[in-house]
Amino acid sequence: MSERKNIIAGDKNDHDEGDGPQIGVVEKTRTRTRRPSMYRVLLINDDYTPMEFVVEILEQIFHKTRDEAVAVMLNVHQSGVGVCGVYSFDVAETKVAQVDALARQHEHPLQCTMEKA
Ligand code: TYC
Repeated sequence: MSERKNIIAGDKNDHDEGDGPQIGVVEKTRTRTRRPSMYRVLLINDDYTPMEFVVEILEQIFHKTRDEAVAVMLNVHQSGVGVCGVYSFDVAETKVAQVDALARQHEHPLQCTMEKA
């Protein structure tokens, strides 16, 4: 939600109807900016998706180095779930869709979800 505040620097004079100079009104509108909510993108473990495929997903979609990707994959493999990254809603949603599309293409059951951080 953004809140608008009017900062009125001048007020129109009701009686300004004569021949004299027009009285101007200067009004500034400030839109308050809000930091976007952030979302964790999670990978879920399963028994069938190859480890190498998960590592490649983490490299290609989440821009992890090989070592980071292996560490995240092993964490998911061992604990059941793990964080791939934290993003704004639109970026998180896109990454979840990209993982889902690649997993389907390769017929792996890999699941990827997002949650508010
Ligand atoms: N558990 C899988 C295996 O042993 C590997 C794996 C890791 C699968 C992470 C999914 O999100 C995942 N081949």
